[in-house]
Amino acid sequence: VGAPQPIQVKVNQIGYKPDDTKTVIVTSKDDEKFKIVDAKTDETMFVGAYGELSYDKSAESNVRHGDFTEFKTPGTYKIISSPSGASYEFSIGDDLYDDVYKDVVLMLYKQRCGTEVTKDIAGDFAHEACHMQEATVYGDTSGTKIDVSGGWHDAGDYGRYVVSGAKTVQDLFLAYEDYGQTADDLGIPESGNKTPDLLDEAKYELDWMLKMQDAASGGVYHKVTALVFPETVLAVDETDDMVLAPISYAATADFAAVMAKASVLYAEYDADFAKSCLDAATNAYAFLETNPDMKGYENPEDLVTGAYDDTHLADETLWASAEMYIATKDAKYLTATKTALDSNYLTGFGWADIGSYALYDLAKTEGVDADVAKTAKEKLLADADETLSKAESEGFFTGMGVTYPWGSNMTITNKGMELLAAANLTGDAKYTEYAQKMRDYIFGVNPTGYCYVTGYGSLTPNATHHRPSQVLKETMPGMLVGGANNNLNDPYANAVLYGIAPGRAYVDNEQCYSCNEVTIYWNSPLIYLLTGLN
Ligand code: G3I
Ligand code: 9MR
Ligand code: ZN
Ligand code: CA
Repeated sequence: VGAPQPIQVKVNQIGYKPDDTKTVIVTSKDDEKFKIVDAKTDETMFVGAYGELSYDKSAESNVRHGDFTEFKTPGTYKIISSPSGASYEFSIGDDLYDDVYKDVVLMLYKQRCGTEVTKDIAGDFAHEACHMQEATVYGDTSGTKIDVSGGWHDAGDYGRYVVSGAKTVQDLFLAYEDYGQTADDLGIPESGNKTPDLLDEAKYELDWMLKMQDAASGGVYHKVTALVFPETVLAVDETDDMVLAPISYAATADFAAVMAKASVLYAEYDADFAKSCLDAATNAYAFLETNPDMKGYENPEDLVTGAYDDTHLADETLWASAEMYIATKDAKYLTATKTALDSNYLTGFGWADIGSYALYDLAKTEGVDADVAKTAKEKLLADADETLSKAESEGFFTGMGVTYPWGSNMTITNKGMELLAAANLTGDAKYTEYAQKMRDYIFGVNPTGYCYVTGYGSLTPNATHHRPSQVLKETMPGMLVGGANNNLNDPYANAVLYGIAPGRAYVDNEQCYSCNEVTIYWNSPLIYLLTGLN
């Protein structure tokens, strides 16, 4: 047990497009030169030299960077470095990400709840409709039951949570909107129906979210789960009673935001659905107006599944107001957006700190009030510039410093999204270059040397905290694991990762849920990143 000694010569184990910036990282002070050899014939194809030595605090090691951008010949290679040895294999080519992209999207399909997931698509992960039990509202003893079937299982558990679902949906929306990702052949049941698959997949979650709204108040229940996490069982075998957690401000605001945006995006494909989304968003927004001082969600004592607790709600207010304004152009929402932009909100593309979703949509959407658009753009670019300057100064180019929280692979892919957003707003290729380095981190250019997407690369997680994979003793492909977490938030991590460098605080073990679980909203920024870089 414990973190294995990582490979020292790090490359992106999927590979690079011919014109990508390409950097090999060696965690040693002694290597001066490297050569690229053909993986099959060992023929030397390129010789390069490392740049100057630096010390990286996240890996607690020396690092040198070797540039091979000018080597563009398609093929499969290894890098040999002396004295540190060989890298894993990597390729140079144009369509290297096609397979992984599909699997990363199909993971969402395989996480679908409340419907049959079919064998032709999901293989061994096929299952009958699960979690069909109607739910009761927490604390309600009247016996009322509500149908909230549908949506995606959040993660390695089978909970369905509104705030994390909203982030996932928004990432799919942005990939569709920014890059015209209109593929209708990704292999989900809806493929071929003339609606882009990313919108079809997102709609599966939206249909569920609509059921999570309380018609009377417009408020949205925070989540639906059993009272406790299930044992390590298949989805169909979690048969405990389903409980709707209390309505929360964050869930209601996030719901309003994605429903408002949905009303815009689906208008050309399904006008009736678009209209119901806007109605639902309007009702949710009304709930926010009636309950402006609602506190952040906290789990009731006996409901111990994921809390997605967040006490900073000004960013949620901003996002809901901004999307309502964009969808309706109503002066009332413009005023609310201006007020929210003046408030003390947090930026980010996470599930908790989400202000950047509002900023980005306000900055890029035509017809938005010029002052608002300008303010939003300046703030987003200020963040991106800060990310960029931190990334430039670090050994692994992530801008993470020495803090690797739970889900650090999301933090990094979110930073990649932020940089691509900045690239889209400015046309500056510098941002794209560093977004690509964040992609490279995910696929192997990192302190542990893991390719953090299951089923891909030479060293890939195969003991994830993902109940279906654990029961079937087979790892679902295309899942981005949480990654390094130096807060050691579970007993296993505590036992085996204590004292290890922040960026190396990762272990491929199914008990390590704080570093080796998977979630829909860690996959979704990767979908955006892969779409944008392709
Ligand atoms: O916000 C602070 C940040 O300011 C600070 O720099 C950073 C470093 O310490 O910590 C940040 O807070 C972290 C927070 O996530 C936001 O990133 C907490 O330490 C961290 O404990 C918290 O972890 C969350 C975890 O649930 C526990 O609440 C993860 O983000 C979240 O992905 C995870 O979600 C779980 C669900 O509850 C249940 N389903 C599975 C899912 C994935 O493990
Ligand atoms: O399996 C649960 C995982 O999905 C959550 O992210 C994690 C933190 O909330 O909790 C896991 O469940 C564990 C529980 O918290 C404590 N007992 C062991 C459970 C894992 O087997
Ligand atoms: Zn289910
Ligand atoms: Ca927030």
